Amino acid sequence: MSKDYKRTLITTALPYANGPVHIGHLAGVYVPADIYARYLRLNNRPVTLVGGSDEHGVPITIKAKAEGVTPQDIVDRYHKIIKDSFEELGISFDVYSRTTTDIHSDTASEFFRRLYEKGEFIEQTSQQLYDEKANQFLADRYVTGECPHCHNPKAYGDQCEVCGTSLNATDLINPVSAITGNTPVLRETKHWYLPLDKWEPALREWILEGHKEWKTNVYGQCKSWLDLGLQPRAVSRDLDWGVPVPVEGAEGKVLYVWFDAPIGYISNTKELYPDSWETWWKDPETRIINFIGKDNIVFHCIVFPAMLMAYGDNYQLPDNVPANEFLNLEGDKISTSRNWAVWLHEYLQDFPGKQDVLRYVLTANAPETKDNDFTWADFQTRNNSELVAILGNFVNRAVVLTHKYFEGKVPAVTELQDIDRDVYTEMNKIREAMSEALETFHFRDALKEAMNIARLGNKYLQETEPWKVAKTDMARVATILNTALQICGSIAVAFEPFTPFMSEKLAGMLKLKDLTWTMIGRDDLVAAGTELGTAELMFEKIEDSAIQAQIDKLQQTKRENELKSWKPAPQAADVDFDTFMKADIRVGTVLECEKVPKADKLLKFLIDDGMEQRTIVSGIAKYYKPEDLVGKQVCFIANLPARKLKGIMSQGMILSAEDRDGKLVVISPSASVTPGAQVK
Ligand code: B3M
Ligand code: ZN
Repeated sequence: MSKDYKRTLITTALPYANGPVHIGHLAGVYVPADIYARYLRLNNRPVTLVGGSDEHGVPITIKAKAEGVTPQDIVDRYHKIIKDSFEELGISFDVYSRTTTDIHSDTASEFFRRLYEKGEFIEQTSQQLYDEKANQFLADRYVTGECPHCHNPKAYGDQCEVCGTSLNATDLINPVSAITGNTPVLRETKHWYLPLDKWEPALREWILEGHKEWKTNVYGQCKSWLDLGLQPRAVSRDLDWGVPVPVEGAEGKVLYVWFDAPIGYISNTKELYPDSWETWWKDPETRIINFIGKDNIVFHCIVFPAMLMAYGDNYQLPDNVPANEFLNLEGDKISTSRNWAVWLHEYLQDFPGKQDVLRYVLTANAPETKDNDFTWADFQTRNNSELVAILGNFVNRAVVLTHKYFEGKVPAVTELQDIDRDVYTEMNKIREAMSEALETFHFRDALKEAMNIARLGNKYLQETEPWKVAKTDMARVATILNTALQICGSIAVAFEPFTPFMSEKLAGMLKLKDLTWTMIGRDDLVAAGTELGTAELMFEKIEDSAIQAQIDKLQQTKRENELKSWKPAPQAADVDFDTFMKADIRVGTVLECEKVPKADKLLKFLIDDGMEQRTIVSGIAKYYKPEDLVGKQVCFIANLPARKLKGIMSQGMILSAEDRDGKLVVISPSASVTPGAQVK
């Protein structure tokens, strides 16, 4: 850190209250922010962790319409789910509020009005799509139509999800209103724009010169935005859900959600500290850190800072914006609309008491520098081979041995040997490495270092073998176990930011109070004579069945998605009747059926076709057991020229229907007919 700040304000991106939060949100934003806040608290550095739900924006109104409820109903439902699940996961917010509070709309209105009065906006009229049946302007998301680039017929007015291009609703070919299905018309409307171009030189100076220490992904994105040149951005919308634009002539208009949402950081701080909130925003001795995902970089590094500069009054800009990349799930992009996610509230139900495991895995695998993948197999391995086998095992051995040899009372050191002293030297090194990593937002590295303390503990017990020494030298055993328990104490502190529930349990067992960061590596952390609590397991093995249940759930989702997105193939070009009649389709009875060796798709049939017997090879081996087809009647094309498949002459083709999941089903007559009967 370049400067000694008096306090740190940590903000976390406000999740949209149109759905619950998932592991991608957690890994990208909330878990790292919480780790950082907890680390600062352990260092007795004043910190405030601010969060809240983002309750405005078009997707919320669309969801409400689809369900026939009000937008307020939607946000009430999800705000509660989100807030409760964050709390259960141990995200230590000092305030978690929402953007439908009065304090927020007052703050956002006042912010807009001041910029308006200072002449910081430009007013512009433009042509926007209007639905004459619904009597309203259509937000981008309310319009669908053909993508001008890839011709996907179902592109949204802001983006084509097939080719990924971002669009304006007016770019769409044959636009349709999502509200009424009507073709919208163009109508003139007035909006307020923040001229970002005006702030470009100041932003360049502040970011490109002043913050070269930012993560390369963040710095790089900012640089490319700035190099492209900034344009004025509309900060109002024609919509009936949001903070009303507080000036005359703005009926039916609200603040654009990305204008009011970051102001939510300010209003939530106000709600927490009605009297002193300004110190947290306007005192240059306050350091502001924004934790966000990579899709929010431009709003936090360009738009919101420009708003704050335009407002003036000493508002501080963020000192760092450690944005993360994305977390994928089992190799696929997490998607709310495709339900491809692990939802936090469901995880908490499925794995009660295992908050720390999720926190641990998401940190160990955090998408800090590139997109990363969450898999249930990795989740299980990290729990079973790291948390249980390394950390849990060490703590358990140290405590159980103390119960065995010293009736659970922490023994006093008689004399330290080099091997014991080395433990402390090593732990102090680890503490420093962890501090260095945590100060610079390298949480994965910090966690790896913390795990090294447990590894050190195991190695120490392995080398000192107190269970053997106990036969000859109890004084030495006392020193060894005292040292092992000091290591346990350091683990309780070092893991507190990452796995606070385990840390609390362990500290309770060791009777440690008021944890502070500098306790890591100390040799007198757990006082001799302390009565240890009963030995409890820090982590439990996760069985295959629990993991399989999660994988099954995802597979079920995948199947449902495939079915939902299935459409019959477009009708083929016309064929004239005579041509069609040339195909000789007949019914035959299957006499024999067997797998074709070395061809996992093929079955070989012997068919009674009424005249003689013929062999046909068909690619349906994945869908049928050969023995189940014997005796069945099938339809086949009789007059196709014979061709060789895997060395077998196939005389015709068996007809099958391809179901929407790709499964092939053979076509049979609905009642038995004489073999050789023609299909007409
Ligand atoms: N709700 C977008 C998002 O969740 C938005 C963040 C607001 S932060 C001020 O990606
Ligand atoms: Zn497209």
